[in-house]
Amino acid sequence: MVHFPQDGIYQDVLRLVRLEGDIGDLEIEGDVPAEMDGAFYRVHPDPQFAPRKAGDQFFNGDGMVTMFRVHDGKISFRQRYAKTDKWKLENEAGHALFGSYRNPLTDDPSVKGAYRGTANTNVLVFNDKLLAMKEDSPCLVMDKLSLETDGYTDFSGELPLRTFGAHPKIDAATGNLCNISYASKGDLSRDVTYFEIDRDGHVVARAEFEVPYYTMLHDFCIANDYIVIPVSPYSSDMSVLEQDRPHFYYDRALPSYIGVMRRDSDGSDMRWFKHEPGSCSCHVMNAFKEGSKIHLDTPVSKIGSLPFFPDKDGAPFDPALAMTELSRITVDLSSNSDEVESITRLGDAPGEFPRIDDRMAGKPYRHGWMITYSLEKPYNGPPGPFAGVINTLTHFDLETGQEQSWWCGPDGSIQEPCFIPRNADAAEGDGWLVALVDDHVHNYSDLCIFDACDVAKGPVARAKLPIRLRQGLHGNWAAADMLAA
Ligand code: V55
Ligand code: FE
Repeated sequence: MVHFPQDGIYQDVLRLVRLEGDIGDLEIEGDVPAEMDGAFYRVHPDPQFAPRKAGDQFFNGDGMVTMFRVHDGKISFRQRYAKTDKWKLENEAGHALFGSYRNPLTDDPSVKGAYRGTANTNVLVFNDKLLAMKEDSPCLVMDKLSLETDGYTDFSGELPLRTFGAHPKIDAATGNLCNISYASKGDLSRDVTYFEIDRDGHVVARAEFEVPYYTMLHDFCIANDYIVIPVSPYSSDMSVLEQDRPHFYYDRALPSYIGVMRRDSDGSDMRWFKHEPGSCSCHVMNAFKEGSKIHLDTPVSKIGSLPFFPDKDGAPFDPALAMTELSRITVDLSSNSDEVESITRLGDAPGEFPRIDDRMAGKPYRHGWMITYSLEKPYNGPPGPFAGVINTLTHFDLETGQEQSWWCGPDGSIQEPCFIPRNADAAEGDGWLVALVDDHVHNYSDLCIFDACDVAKGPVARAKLPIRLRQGLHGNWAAADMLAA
């Protein structure tokens, strides 16, 4: 018998799925573009077993990976658990052995020292494999077609780090996977490694530096020959782990920073620019260099935007201050200042889950997309942390300043979109957007396909699932040539 605690992260909008399976040919409404050929991979947290204790985090569920293979106007569905070391140990035991989110002190002693990762944050095809990532553990390797798990990799010994960030960026010019690893030498530590892995899986760049305080380095970006890392005051300390409180707290006494460094450096030239005290940036849309300036485009809020990681001093969560607005943070490398030069608003609609045409990562670009919040719209579904909020898909044209939106209707919510270029040579933004639209009233999810630069007209096709998927985190498209053996 399975008893999940009734504490709001396993019920209603966050009802678990825990289902592995295949559907050969999904029912389609509309027309799937005939030229669309490849696979969309995405992942959500989905605990295999009830937690050892109530009060855990949504972020702690085992990764459930979904592949939508699109070919010849048809879409098939495949879903498998990312079989991490944690998943296997617990599967063998028949119950949970690992405790609270990022707190090894709450684990069964039998799993001491094992990787605690859930591989639940992002999935990406690279170097012939599907990588499944969680920022507290190494990179998990899965078969890109069968979704069977190979296990953790250290890239043939070239990357002996305990952690691997979940938001790698691919540099289109070199094909390199660029990524960060934080707290790789131990929990709560300030050490960070930046690295690049080439198309053949070899580590070709590596830099080590320290972040000003232990923090959640969840995302970063390349900006031409530089990297940019936003630091928001999500921190922690040993007392948190000892008292089994949520792993991160928001400490407004700490400055927020933007870290900037050359990609070919050893880490010694890392510069930390302070910006608005207390402000928070979790996900990056894009970044690029312009003369001596680096621009970082990211949704920014005035306080921490994640309600389940509380204020350090107990200040109540204020949804208005936590509202994330697409902003451009600019630093000037030619200045001696340790402050950012400016923060300007880029878009009107508040939102999160920013995406671009990924071929533009680290370069000047025009098109961005986000899930935005149409708070004035009605919502008919059950309660839940994101219910009635993440209801609109918005295209930002950063050249014209225009925003175009599609509201998903009163019954549901939208998951993070992903851009699909029409073909490898297509111009920026020429292609489609896919996003899961979850119907919380009827309990179905549809994979919706949009014309990327005309989202307002709504989906051109919907692939209809017989179930509702759980709120996910991130995913990526792999074109057909990347799926070939
Ligand atoms: C995030 C998500 C995570 C995590 C840390 O969105 C940060 C931010 C899904 O897991 O562990
Ligand atoms: Fe993320």
